[in-house]
Amino acid sequence: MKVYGSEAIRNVAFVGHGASGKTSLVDALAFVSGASRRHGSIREGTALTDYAPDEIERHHSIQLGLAFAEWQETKVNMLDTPGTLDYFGEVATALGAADAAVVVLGGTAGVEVGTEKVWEHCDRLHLPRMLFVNMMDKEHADFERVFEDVKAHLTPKVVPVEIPIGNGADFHGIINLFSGKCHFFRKGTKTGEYDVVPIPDEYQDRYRRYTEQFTEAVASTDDALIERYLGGEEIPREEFARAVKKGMMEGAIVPLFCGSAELTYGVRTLLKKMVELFPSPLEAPLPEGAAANAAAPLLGHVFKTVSEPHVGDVTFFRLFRGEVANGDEVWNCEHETAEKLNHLSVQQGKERLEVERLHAGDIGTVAKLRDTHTGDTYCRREMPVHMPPIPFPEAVATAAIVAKKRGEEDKMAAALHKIHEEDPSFHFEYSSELGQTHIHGLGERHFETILSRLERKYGVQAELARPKVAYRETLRGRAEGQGKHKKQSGGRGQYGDCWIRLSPLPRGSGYEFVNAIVGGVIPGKLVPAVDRGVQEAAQRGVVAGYPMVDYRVECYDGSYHDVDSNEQSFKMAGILAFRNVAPSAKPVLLEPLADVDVWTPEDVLGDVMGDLSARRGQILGTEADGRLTRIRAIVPEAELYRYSTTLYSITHGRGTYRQRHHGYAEAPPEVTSKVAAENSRDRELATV
Ligand SMILES: Nc1nc2c(ncn2[C@@H]2O[C@H](COP(=O)(O)OP(=O)(O)O)[C@@H](O)[C@H]2O)c(=O)[nH]1
Ligand SMILES: [Mg+2]
Repeated sequence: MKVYGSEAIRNVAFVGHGASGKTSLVDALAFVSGASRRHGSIREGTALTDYAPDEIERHHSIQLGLAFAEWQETKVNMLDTPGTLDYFGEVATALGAADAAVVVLGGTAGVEVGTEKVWEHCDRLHLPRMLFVNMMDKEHADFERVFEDVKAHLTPKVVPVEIPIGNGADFHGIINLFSGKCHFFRKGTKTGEYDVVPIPDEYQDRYRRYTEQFTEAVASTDDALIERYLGGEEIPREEFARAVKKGMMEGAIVPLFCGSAELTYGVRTLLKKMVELFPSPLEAPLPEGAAANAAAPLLGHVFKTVSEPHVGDVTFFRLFRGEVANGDEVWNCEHETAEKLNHLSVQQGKERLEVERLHAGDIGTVAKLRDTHTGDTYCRREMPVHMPPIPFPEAVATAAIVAKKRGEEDKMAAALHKIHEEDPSFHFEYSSELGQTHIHGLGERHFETILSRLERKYGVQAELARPKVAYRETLRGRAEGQGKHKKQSGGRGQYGDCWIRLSPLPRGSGYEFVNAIVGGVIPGKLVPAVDRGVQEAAQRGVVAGYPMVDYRVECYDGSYHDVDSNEQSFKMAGILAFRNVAPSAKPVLLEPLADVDVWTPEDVLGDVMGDLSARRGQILGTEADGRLTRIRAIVPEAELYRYSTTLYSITHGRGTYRQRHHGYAEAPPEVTSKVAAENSRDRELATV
């Protein structure tokens, strides 16, 4: 593999809604440029960057994929991303490692939810962008309409720089506004070859109009340029291209291209323009974390680890400063270990091509490192540097996961841990209180891929289950009474006797024990045993078997026996006292609530609110937030299982939400009796 200097590198993320043709485009770009030997296909499961078994099976990308094209002595590193919001973690990762983005749109679909999402994210990162209207060969593809759509919904800065010739099946050429040339593609070309022909008469008008728009847009990014333009001066082509590039980097211009990834039409121009108009790593602003470490001789950032069968962990990293050679030792700052970069490579789909050296700005991969994880940084030991964590999207969905085979719980936990390392938008934890493993992620489809990865890669069969809810119990009234433990069965007996008073405390204040014994009716050193007994009994509640919280216990009377009383007897007395008194102190069930924010399009606002109410949600308010409406609500956590799927279907994928633990509130009677019934059934089962 050839070594490229920093100025001859471009790092480009391909983003957009699902099925707009990102993966097909990346494949075509690599193939047409000659960097990849075969023109892959989604349908045949041979696309360069969709090589994982679950991607081939589902015909869409799930993980970030890496490939490159070589064009005009430049290497374009391409980061292919999945389109569905469930895998948005991969998009955030790719955009963080890129200096620019190609936003891919379908020629018939135009701007979709996924397009808007990635657009916002690119905005936040101030990434220069090109838009590519793909699938121009499809029936009803409409470049003008997509242009209007983009202008209305993504950015007013969009400028068409190409004009397609012929619609749908008749799509056969493109006029390029940079060169003023018209390309007719050679029928059946696999590599986007074309003949240069005069602009057809019926397109002359449009060509003039678009060229004027384009020139004006570019000129107006620069005061000196606009003066010359208004003065009627022709701007030389090189200077014009420089102005476009500068405008793109400032976000003042977003050029709109078109073509067909499938037919490789328009792919050569896109390659050329990525090289000409996107910044090299030397020109791109460094991310904050890297910019803050200006003195560091070496700074690499691990943005992804994947675990591959027969290979193990493969590390993808972007070099921000310095260079590395094959076999170099680098310092992993987070784990404080030295790692040797053996078989330093660049990734072409699933293949790794060894490379002698990587220069600053390049993206490389290494297999089988000992202790390197996503988010780690490489540096020189004497000059340690950290990068801020990759801003992964927050997990919103929760489910329980259960190994199908008994005894595979540990194996499953180890596998889940690996999956989390590969994909930090996925989390899990075992709750010993509930006896369940809970997983958190971006939605049910995210979970499905976790299940299939578990089975395929780690040989663990598992299924999802409704997560158990961490209910609590508390008291609403006061009550007092006795707990007496007495046992006389030959030898030394047991004797403990206490009187306690239970009363409620405000929500969130926990547990309080008051020693109100006077006159030593219980010896001072035995009173704490009562406390322990009460706490132990309270763990199992009295309503539905859940821990009791927010109450006070006052131990105010009792009696003891010189010989038979000990700690164990008073602990038993405490247990008995609690069980005896708590039922009279108006015990109630508390359920966990979540603060929920939902973003939804206005047209389905009513349906989304109706659904929240049906989930016993309390709506706090709504407000406009960009093009969406934000609803704030408090909803019982128990009612939020599979909410992402429902929201997806009500809003046709346009809605999103976020939830956070809010606190506990008293459960309504019907919920209490249901939970209590479930609990007593569980107990019966447990004793069988
Ligand atoms: N007709 C036509 N189909 C395309 C084109 N590009 C991609 N496709 C098809 O559209 C589907 C989605 O493409 P894919 O590359 O997986 O989209 P992604 O989800 O954005 O990566 C696949 O079946 C492709 O074969 C194109 O330019 N024209
Ligand atoms: Mg894809």
